[in-house]
Amino acid sequence: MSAETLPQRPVLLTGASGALGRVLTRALGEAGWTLRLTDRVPFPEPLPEGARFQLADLEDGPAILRLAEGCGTILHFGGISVELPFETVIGPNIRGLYHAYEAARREGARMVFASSNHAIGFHERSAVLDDACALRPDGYYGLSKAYGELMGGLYRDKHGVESVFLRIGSCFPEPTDARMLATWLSYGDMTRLVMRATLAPSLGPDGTIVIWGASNNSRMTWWGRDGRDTIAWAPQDSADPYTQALEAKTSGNPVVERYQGGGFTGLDYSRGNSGKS
Ligand code: NAI
Ligand code: 15L
Repeated sequence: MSAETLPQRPVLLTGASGALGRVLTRALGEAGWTLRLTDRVPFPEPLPEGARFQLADLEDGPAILRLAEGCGTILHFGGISVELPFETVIGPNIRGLYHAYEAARREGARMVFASSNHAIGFHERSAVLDDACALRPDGYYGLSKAYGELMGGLYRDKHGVESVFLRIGSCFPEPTDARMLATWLSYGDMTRLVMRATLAPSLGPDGTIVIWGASNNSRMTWWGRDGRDTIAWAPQDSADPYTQALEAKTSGNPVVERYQGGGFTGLDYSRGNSGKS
């Protein structure tokens, strides 16, 4: 492995036992990266060589600081990953995020933050967004991701911490409905994205960049300019081969179909216009 494919310092991955955490652990381990892994539930697979796993809750600040010691990058994938009540989201996704950023600050580490399309989910599907678009979260989960990006801005301005905000669409083994013909991000593209976000020598003059996390899908007309050129990443996979099988698989709910965030926008929706006006 060359210096161009190996980070200079160990990499801390939070949420390692989750779906994307396990994909990353396997791929980055195979690439020879030195990994420190953590989650609040045990890692369910054999660990790759060079990886250490430590059980910890993101809400335990001293534990997260200890885990990050010596690390040059924090891949922050841990936390609540779906829409849930405010009181359930706030601990892992706000307090836990703060602990991850404090660790990045102390170590002089780069943060690669698994943000989400749900930070902008209440933009309409007819809109074309760029990386400077307004945050329009579609629930408490999306709000926590928007807060995470804002926190990254604070830590950049006050402490010089670099961040890559990955506004991930739908990262699953394969697309499963019509919306995902636009939002799907393959595991391969996600892994390459995380690698480039970690290895890119510079994030440009600003020190924070946003990347729209979708594969090369013809139906992805919603998301435009972002920072991908800065880190030399381009998606290689596509949801297009699934079009015929999935294009009729819509929700039938006008709110869900109107907004980019899909199903999460319709949860507990009480505005009363059914998304029609
Ligand atoms: P996941 O739910 O499978 O994994 C999240 C992991 O975080 C779990 O293993 C869980 O145990 C851990 N976790 C939760 N609370 C914790 C706490 N207080 N302390 C320590 N660990 C805790 O989610 P997935 O799909 O792997 O997503 C990973 C990240 O990517 C999440 O931050 C999610 O919001 C984000 N994301 C994922 C997308 C997807 O399509 N899979 C789309 C957009 C964002
Ligand atoms: C997310 O942020 C979630 O973590 C994931 O479970 C999906 O709901 C995804 O967004 C999506 O929008 O498809």
